[in-house]
Amino acid sequence: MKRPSASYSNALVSSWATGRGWDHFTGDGQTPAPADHDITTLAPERPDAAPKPVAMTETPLLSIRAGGTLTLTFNRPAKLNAFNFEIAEALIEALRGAEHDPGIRAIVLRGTGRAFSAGQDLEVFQRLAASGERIDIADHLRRTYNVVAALVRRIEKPFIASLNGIAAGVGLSVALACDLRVAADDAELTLGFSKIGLIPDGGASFMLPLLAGLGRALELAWTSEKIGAQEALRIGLVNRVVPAADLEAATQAYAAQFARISPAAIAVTKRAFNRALLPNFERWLDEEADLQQEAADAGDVMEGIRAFVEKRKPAYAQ
Ligand code: T3D
Repeated sequence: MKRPSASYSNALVSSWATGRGWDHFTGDGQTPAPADHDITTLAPERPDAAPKPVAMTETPLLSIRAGGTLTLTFNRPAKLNAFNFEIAEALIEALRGAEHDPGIRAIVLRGTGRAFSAGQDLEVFQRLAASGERIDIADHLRRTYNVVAALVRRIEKPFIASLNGIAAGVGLSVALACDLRVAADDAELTLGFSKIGLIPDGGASFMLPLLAGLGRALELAWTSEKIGAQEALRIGLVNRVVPAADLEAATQAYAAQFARISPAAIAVTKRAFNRALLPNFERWLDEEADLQQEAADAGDVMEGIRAFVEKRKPAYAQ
């Protein structure tokens, strides 16, 4: 598996020194991918074929195009598809590639195995922290999940999150940034951030109250309560729930319908809803990153992460 460039990995523990902010990572089409990174499209475009899973154990993001649907699959099943640098980078590149491709009429995000995604890979954070460095979470967010969330909202095509299992932390944030969510009846959702001393990020502090209402959103954020698919449907976090065995087919059928609808109607409707409800979303992501840094600087996050890695309950100072 290809590794991220050293400079990118180090960015997590360095200060945000460029002064360019995170906007240069989004949408401008100018920023080159890191030199050692590429996107692997595992199956060529097959307009008439249903997408078939491709057995790849080392590719962090599987990309399959069938008909007008691009399906991107997080692929670290042994770690419940926890997001590492490779997944974040590959996702950003795949989304940028899709942005101006008129042949792509809908984008599905899903995970292999029993999870959509368990959020940020906490073992990566633990390893970095063990080296004694301060984790620059705001910088990390600006380079990774904020870019993903901004692209998902900005690209004027339907995004569908297909929740095949657990969606936690920033994995759930990415799902919430999508336009639509289909859940398997055994899927589970949890914010998880508060368990490690953090706030919902990757746009979740915006999308969660928007979808679920302020009171329920705060409850879910503060308690990290794990909810099932039916409760998620009841409070508006998912659009539909299907039997687990039908999820893949149901998601693909859901996505395929958008290829039969006017692309202009799809695009301008998303633009209108974005402008009506989320006109300041990208600015909010930036502010949310600063607030996440404040939460991290308060000091509980490292104990939270250590406790997770050591499989014990955290012992926070009272
Ligand atoms: O800048 C920034 O990025 C900051 C942003 C942070 C955003 C976040 O995402 S914070 C929240 C991070 N996510 C979590 O806190 C969830 C952590 N995971 C869990 O609480 C549990 O794993 C689940 C509730 C999701 C599932 O529990 P369970 O019992 O079904 O599975 P498990 O045994 O805990 O996990 C299976 C494996 O996946 C296990 O690995 P092992 O021991 O078999 O080698 C576990 O360590 C690994 N795993 C699960 N989640 C993560 C993970 N490894 C790394 N990072 C994870 N997030």
